[in-house]
Amino acid sequence: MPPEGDEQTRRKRAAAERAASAVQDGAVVGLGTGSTAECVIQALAERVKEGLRIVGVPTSLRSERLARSLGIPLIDLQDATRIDVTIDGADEVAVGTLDVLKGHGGALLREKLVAVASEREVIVVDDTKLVERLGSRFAVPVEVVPFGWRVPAQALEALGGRVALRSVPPEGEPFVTDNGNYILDVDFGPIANPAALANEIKTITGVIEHGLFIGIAHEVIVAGAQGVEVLT
Ligand code: ABF
Repeated sequence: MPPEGDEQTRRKRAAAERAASAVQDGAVVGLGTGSTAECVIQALAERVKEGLRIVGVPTSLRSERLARSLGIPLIDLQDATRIDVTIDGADEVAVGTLDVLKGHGGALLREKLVAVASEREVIVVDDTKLVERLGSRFAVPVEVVPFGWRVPAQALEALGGRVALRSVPPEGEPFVTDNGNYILDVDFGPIANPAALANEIKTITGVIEHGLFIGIAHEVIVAGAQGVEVLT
């Protein structure tokens, strides 16, 4: 039975604080997006107040605003000569692997760019995110150019996905990412070979990026009823 509300938040915070505690003085740190990543930002801000010297590279405008409001010095990705570690959340983690599904926060493109530019990508989750196979609980978010978005949508359907253009209630206008693009949420069901599917998605004209992070994470920190576990 997944934990309810406050217990899930406590676990998210436990995983986040474990990751934040390992950040070294002088580090350049990728700052993730989502509620768990925001716990990391808050924990890092506390350490900055106590004298930790870091520079943050945010993965979304939302995380940038939060980190700036908490006094964490920031630089843009294009100005970062290195990123020592990025700490980010995820929607699903495939048990027994470090493969994750991300992007339901709408920040997958910047998250993946910062991740692949990082020496270490650390994922922080509560144990409700653990799944047997990616795609079991969430559709795969795919960032596409708005122009002619139905073209990649049809190609994704041909791959076996059920495609929905992400929209913003209540008017139902298309959701627009920080980069000015649309997101197609593509339900493939449980994915047998996520690496192969990831490669197929990337070949589709009009697709910019997707939320399958395969072979990218170096560590997954999972907080559950028994405490915090570090998977490497
Ligand atoms: C972000 O973390 C997104 O990629 C993902 O959708 C989100 C998970 O959010 P939360 O930590 O709030 O569950 O990195």
